Amino acid sequence: MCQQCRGNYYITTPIYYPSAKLHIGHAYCTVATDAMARYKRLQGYNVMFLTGTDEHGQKIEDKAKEAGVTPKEYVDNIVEGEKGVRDLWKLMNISNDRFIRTTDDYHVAAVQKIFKKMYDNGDIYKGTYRGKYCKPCESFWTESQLVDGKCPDCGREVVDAEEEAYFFRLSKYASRVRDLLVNTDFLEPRSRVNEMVNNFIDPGLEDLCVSRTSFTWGVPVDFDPGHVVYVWVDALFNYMTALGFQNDKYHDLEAFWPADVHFVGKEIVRFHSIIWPAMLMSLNLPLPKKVYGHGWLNFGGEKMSKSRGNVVDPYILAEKFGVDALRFFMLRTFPFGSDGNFTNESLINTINLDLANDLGNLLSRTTAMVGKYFGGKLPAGSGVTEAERQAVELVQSKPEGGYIVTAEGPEKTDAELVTLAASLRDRYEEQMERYQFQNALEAVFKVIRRANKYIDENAPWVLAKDLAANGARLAHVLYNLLETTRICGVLLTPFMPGSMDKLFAQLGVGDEGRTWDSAAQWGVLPEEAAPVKGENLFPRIDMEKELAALEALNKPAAPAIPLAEAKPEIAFDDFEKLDLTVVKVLACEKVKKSEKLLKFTLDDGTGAPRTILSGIAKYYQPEELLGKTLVAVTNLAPRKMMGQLSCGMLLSAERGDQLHLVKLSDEILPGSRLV
Ligand code: ME8
Repeated sequence: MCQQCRGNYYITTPIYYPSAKLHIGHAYCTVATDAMARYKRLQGYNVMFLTGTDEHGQKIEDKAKEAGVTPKEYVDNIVEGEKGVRDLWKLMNISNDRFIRTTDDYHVAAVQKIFKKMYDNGDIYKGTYRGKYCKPCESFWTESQLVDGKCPDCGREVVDAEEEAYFFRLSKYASRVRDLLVNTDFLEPRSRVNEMVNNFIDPGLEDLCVSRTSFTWGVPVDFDPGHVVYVWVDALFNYMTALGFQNDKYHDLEAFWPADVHFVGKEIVRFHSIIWPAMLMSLNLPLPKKVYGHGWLNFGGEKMSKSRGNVVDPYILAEKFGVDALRFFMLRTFPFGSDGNFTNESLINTINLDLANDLGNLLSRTTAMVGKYFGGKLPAGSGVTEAERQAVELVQSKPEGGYIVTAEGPEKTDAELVTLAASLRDRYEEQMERYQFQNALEAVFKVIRRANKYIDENAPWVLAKDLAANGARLAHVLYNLLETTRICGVLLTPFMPGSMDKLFAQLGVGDEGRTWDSAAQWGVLPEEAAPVKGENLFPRIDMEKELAALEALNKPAAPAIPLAEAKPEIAFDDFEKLDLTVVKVLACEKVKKSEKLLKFTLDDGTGAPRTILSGIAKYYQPEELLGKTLVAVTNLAPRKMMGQLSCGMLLSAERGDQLHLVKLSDEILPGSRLV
């Protein structure tokens, strides 16, 4: 630990699956971790911030096969290639101290040793695995854990799996883990504790299958060839191997383990709060101090993901709006522990209101006025007054508030602004310590809004009309504004590091005015402050124009239809042979064991329900089609599919990989004919 520092601090993000390019949802957790790491560095901690990639498992093996490359080539491209994981973190200005890839040799060798240790101590044993496996999530489930027969995490189909396998005695640690969750602050927010206890621990923790033989892309179990270590065991230990646990690549374990906090998305809290501590208990290792399960960034009400086709590209958004605006938006808008709905409107709104209107205006008005009224440099004597010094002392000695401004007139506005700004750091710190980024930022913006109001209250343009009489007052008003902006700038630095460098350059503030200590001091700026008005840090965005531009980008360009695909001309009589009937959906369900088919029970106006099977399960959830009025070809010869008879065909509009059922107004009665 260094001499002046407050201690060591270790924070991690989950390590990402390089199974597809990352989207803005992935960036959410990493940006939050980055803000926290920068905040801790600002406070004077010696920070270790780890991120990386989780590169083994069947999903990667399958994807590589599909792409015709080796798994290592496949992950190398997504991790190191253009616009890959590393590039994205560079773009987002992520300040990680270390980056681990689970394919790194030192990690692989360490995982083998760790697995062997748990085998030797009797917590890993050999058995037969029978159960369900969700490929996309790389998760094993027991029958009782499935929801409607599907993976409880992602809702997708699971497959039967049976093979010789090693098991970890998770059941042995159930009561210790339960105690950890219920009786300590190990897992936050608290709501996640109830979820874990009620859904997983209390129904009975079964031993966990920790090796596979049906594929090879994983860490080999060195004492039993053919087995590879379950990808989650491999992945979770990254947090320790990256510090040097069971390897000689690094030597930071003593300084940084146990971790101060693991930030993880809510769907992987189970692995971090049950399996991870149980394995550490098995090895008699200290447990991390905290796991924080953040919410998801949703898009249009659903979790953003590549497979759901609604990916928001961080490169496009960062290029359009700036990296800092994007970082700021994510942490300013959504409470970290809950889900949030990402919309382009709210992104632009936040930029326009907080950054352009409030912060940007405060900076540009203030620096411009110093230029205009004082030739760019405030006169001597513009700084802190004795009354303000006393007010600051008083407010800082009352951390719980309770400070009452007694001054009158302009001095009242001074005292209000100065005390609010000088006590901001405490309010901010309280929220940051609880990972409540939204609240910490709201505290800062409350001060920024107060400063803008202070400009209106003191009307510098009126004071400037008679500089001989009001010059000193005007200079003092501007000094207070610059000093307030400085304090806010220090506290915004973890969120928008690049923009705050520019802000401080404009304020003319050097390193001494950017420290954690200086954020709780009033009067750090020299009296003869000489700010320079520079570029507009956060230009206003034309909402309508940008929304339209984004909309156009989000729509995949439909491929042109080659003429050759048009069908030959037909006679009118041929067209007349079709019975096109209006039908209403009475029931709709997925066909068992089929990934494509939905089974519809339809009212076709005859009084007898009609069954049609349609291969559109990829495009619709059955529930969303209930009660809809559609069009069917009702005189097609019946066809058997998956053992069931389908009587007709539903009309849909298709282009490229887009498909929409033809829907009609509900006013049209079932049985009506299309002519
Ligand atoms: O889970 N909103 O990797 P991953 C918020 N390899 N967070 C999101 C998100 C969204 N829309 N989409 C993804 C893994 N995430 C494992 C971790 S750790 C030992 C192994 C978050 O690439 C997700 O919740 O699927 C998770 O925390 C992280 O991105 C990585 O997801």
